[in-house]
Amino acid sequence: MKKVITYGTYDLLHHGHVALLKRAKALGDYLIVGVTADGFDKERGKLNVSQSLAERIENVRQTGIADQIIVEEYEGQKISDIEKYGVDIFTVGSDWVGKFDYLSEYCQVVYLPRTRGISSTVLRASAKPVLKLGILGVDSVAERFYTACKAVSGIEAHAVFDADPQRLNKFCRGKSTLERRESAEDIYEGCDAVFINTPANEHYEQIIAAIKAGCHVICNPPIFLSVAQAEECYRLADEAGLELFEGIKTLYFPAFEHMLLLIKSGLIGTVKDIDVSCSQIPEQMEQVSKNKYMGSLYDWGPIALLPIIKMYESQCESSELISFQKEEFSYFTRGFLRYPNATASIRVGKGMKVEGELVITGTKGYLYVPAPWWLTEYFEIRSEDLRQVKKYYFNYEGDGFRYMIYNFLHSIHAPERTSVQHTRQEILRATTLMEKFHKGDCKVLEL
Ligand code: C2G
Repeated sequence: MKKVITYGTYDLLHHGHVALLKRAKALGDYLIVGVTADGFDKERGKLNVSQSLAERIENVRQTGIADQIIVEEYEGQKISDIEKYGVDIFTVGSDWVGKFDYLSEYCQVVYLPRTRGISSTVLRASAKPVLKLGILGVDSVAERFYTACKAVSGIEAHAVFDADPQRLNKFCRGKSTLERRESAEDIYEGCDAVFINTPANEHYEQIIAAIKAGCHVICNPPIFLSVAQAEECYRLADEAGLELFEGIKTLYFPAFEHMLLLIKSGLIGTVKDIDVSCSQIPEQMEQVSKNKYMGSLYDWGPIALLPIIKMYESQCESSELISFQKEEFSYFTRGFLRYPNATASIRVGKGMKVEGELVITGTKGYLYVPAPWWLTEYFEIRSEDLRQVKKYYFNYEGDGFRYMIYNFLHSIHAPERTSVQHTRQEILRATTLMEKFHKGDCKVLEL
């Protein structure tokens, strides 16, 4: 008996999938179909799947073509499946030509013609209108954000504006579908949402303008510089039925999400101290250092506060900040935060460098994330006995922006919060600390 195996997501099953399954079956006598697990699709960067694993398995089952259905959970499983099930032929559509040649060591590899003119992406797009996005403020972050939009279905970068015409010109080069706008006020025209990527002191007015223009907002952190501003913006967004989303990509990395869940399950006992560091020395430091709103705490504060705000559910009791500054620009800030029964410290640098680690200390052990922890794929749970170190690895695709954009879209279409997303209380707690610094409640040392 000739055994054939094929794999796929089979989201919103269509005639292209069915044709492929039929052709696959015709290659032999027995067809095994591997359906991708949700976590595996997430890891390989496929974030637009709209049906659950159970529904997708049911789609395949109902075709009646598969003799056996299995779940594909990780990269590398194909080899083990081929050996385990004694497979003779591996097959997949021609969109993957070359990609699976390495399997020919284990069985015959056949690429079958793909059906033209149909795809899950097209079906998903016709089910939901595509969200048109305006980009306000361009730099390397906007560049990566723009690229990531292409990996998430249901969103499309539509227009762009930056106050610096030279920067704007450079950004628009090679992006023919992007409309170049003449002023910040024009950006909302024809857009359903806006990505605010400007210095923190400009956010408040831009958010209000966006909401008035009926646009959902995704904004670079810190989204607000005062609690009063935050409350007003949320009230306006709620009245207009719009999403106001803080764009911190670290929050949506698979590893960060798992880290939070593991700690909440008590693996290191009760969390008592958190030590977070982040820093960067930009290439063009001279240009950056002219704007104090791009200094160490504005740039890194919300990211450094992320694990602290997520772990400690109460308001900070007291805090002390010390900052190294030159001409009002903060190069480095050290903060000490006291909570009812726990402590935390942050070190953030812009134009000064520190080892970017994260250590979460508990009563039974600690969690260690090596630098740069905010781009985390890997972490360890350690305790007294060094032989018992547990290592965790969660891959992500691209530079991670797509996970954040996917969650932004998700919160527009299904506003009930996902478990990992920042709640408003959490954002307000972080804002309280940012406001303190913003108002000058910080000891300043000359650089
Ligand atoms: N397919 C096709 N014609 C289409 C669309 C898809 O023949 N118009 C084929 C694909 O080539 C693939 C199968 O149908 O062989 C399933 O497609 P998807 O659900 O898109 O899954 P995919 O991301 O291609 O996963 O490990 C996963 C596999 O590598 C393939």
